[in-house]
This record gives sequence, C-alpha cells and structure tokens, in this order.
Amino acid sequence: MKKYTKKICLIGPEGVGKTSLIRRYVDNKFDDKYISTIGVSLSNKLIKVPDSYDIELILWDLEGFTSKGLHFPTTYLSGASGFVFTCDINNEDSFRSTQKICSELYTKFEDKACFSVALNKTDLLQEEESHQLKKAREIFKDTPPIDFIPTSAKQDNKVGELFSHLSKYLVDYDIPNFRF
Ligand SMILES: Nc1nc2c(ncn2[C@@H]2O[C@H](COP(=O)(O)OP(=O)(O)O)[C@@H](O)[C@H]2O)c(=O)[nH]1
Ligand SMILES: [Mg+2]
Repeated sequence: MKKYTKKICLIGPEGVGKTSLIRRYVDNKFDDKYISTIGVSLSNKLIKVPDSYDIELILWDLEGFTSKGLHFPTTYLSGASGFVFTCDINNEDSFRSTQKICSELYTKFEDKACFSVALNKTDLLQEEESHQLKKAREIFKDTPPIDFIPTSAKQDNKVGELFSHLSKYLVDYDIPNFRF
C-alpha cells in the first residue's frame, strides 16, 4: 500500500475558525470559547483510502494574520503541498484580506502547491450562501483555488470534504512539497 505524507497550512485572519476546523476534523470536537493561536500548532490525521493508499496529513494551524500582515516567518510554509485559506463566510473583509495574503504568496507557490478556500461559519449565514460564494469567486479571481468550500466547524458541515478533497488532489496530481 502506498503511503503519502503531506503538509497542509491553514492561513487566514484571526477568529475565522482555523483552529476549530482542525479540531473538528481531527478530534470531532468544537468549543465556543476563543483561544487565539500563538505561533503554530501541529496536528496529524491519517486518511485511509481502501485498496488505494494511506495519506498522513500534517496540519499546520498558523497564527491568524492582522492588518500588520503574517505573524509568523514564511519559512513556516516551507515543505507544504497544500494551503487552506480560511475566511468567515459572513465577512467580505475576510475574503479580501485573505486574498491579499494569498496573492503575496501565490507567485512563490503557484504550480508547486495547491490551495482551497474555506468559507467558514455557514451556521451564522445571513445572506444566501450562493451570494457569498459569488463574491468570494470574484475576489479570488486572480488566484483561483481548486475549491471554495462553505463549512461550519460548529455544525460539522463539509469539514471532512474540505480536507479530503484537498488531500485527494495532492495525491492525484502528485503535488510535491515545495520550498520557499
Ligand atoms: N458559529 C460558529 N462559530 C465558530 C465556527 N468556527 C469557529 N467558531 C468560533 O469562532 C471563534 C474563533 O475560532 P478559532 O477556531 O479559534 O479561530 P482562528 O483564530 O481562525 O483559529 C471561536 O469562538 C469559535 O468557537 C463555526 O463554524 N460556527
Ligand atoms: Mg487559531
């Protein structure tokens, strides 16, 4: 059985739910309390695709960025094959600020890594989901992801799909580990 190991980094502003998405995915737990991530926290998850391959994900939960930019050295992104740019689906400013960071990194990882956009907190939607998705597509048009996935870490909506689809893509297209 073939075994892959892939590093995936979650990047987004503070408070959009990066830590919660990982916690839901890895431990199937959710907490309403907000404890902000300092630096980085690592988790592992093994996915077994029957009769096909195993893939071990190393999930890097990175400190959220603020208007001052990234709060960690870009060397933390080294060796990643995938990124999950995470936004709050109810907050267009989070789409814009995340896309800005994405475009700063994009020239370095384009063709060498791939990424998804998670639009989290769908349980708090006030607009139509399709309306918010359309806005996100427009804002990310110059840095197109493989997917836009509306998620809720709280209600466990599409969290598994987010990570499993990205991982399948990394394996199917044999995305290497790239270095900054
Ligand atoms: N309603 C709702 N709250 C969420 C969701 N995901 C995270 N939160 C809450 O948002 C806050 C920030 O979450 P956290 O995962 O720490 O965000 P991070 O800074 O991006 O890591 C916490 O109070 C979480 O409980 C979600 O899907 N729905
Ligand atoms: Mg966090």
